[in-house]
Amino acid sequence: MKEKKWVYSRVLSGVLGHTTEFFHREGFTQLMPVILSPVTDPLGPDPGSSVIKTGEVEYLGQRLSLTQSMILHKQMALLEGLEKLFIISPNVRLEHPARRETGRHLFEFSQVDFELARAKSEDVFGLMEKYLAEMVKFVSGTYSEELSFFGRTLPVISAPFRIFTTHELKERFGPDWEGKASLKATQPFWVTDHSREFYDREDPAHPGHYLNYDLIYPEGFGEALSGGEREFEWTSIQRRMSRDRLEMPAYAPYVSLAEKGLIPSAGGGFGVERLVRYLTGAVHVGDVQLFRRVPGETVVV
Ligand code: ASN
Repeated sequence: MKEKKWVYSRVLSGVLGHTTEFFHREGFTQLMPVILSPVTDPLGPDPGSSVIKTGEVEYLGQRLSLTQSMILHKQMALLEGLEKLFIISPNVRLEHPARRETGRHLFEFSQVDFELARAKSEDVFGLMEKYLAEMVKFVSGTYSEELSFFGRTLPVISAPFRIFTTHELKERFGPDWEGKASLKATQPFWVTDHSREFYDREDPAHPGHYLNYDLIYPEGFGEALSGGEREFEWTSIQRRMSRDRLEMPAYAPYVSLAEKGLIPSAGGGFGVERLVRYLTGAVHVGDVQLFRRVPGETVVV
């Protein structure tokens, strides 16, 4: 068992190294993660989210949230003049214990979170397709011994990936489309138009539809990445925040910048542990962690 953990850790280390090299090569500026802040991603309303509460720390009279994702900080960083940025960012999401069974939920994980100023969905699609094709090639070559230890053979990734809407997949597979569509697929695919957090842009030409996306792994491994084009005009941000019943004062530092308008952008984030699970074929995403953080399991160390 000990050996298995080392093998996962070796692949994970290679994934981190290659990811950092890839984003640097693509001209991204790497930022340090934020762990405590007065504002974080509300993670909802999203039918896919089952976070039972936001982690909080009281420090010197201030209430600080543990980062659920760096989306709001990514948007604020673009205002500083950065064009392309990424962060390997620890996220704490206190998931419902029932999430233990999904094989792909953790209550503490790391996300590669990136954002591009003035970009569109297609820019993110192209970037991620290149990234994943390279990553699979790199891991298949450099970590061939580790992959055969796990009995895993990775198919060559062929881009561009297919693009579906949530509506098409719901019609074909029902409300639990993600797992079923993923099981049927042999290549990763995109799913667009999710009704979720206020920061993902509503299509001005088709209200009630959203310019956002998930990337889904094949073979039943499910969601890899979520992201979108972003709301950047204050009137839209305000309308969306009110619709989601978010208390504006709780988002004061973000709101005061957003009132002046944000930079139009697109981006996304993908979990490092889920990627390593897909690459190695691990049964549970917690198996790839040296220190397991699976919802519903007692934390040992
Ligand atoms: N990182 C995601 C994004 O950029 C947000 C998330 O993880 N909830 O859209």
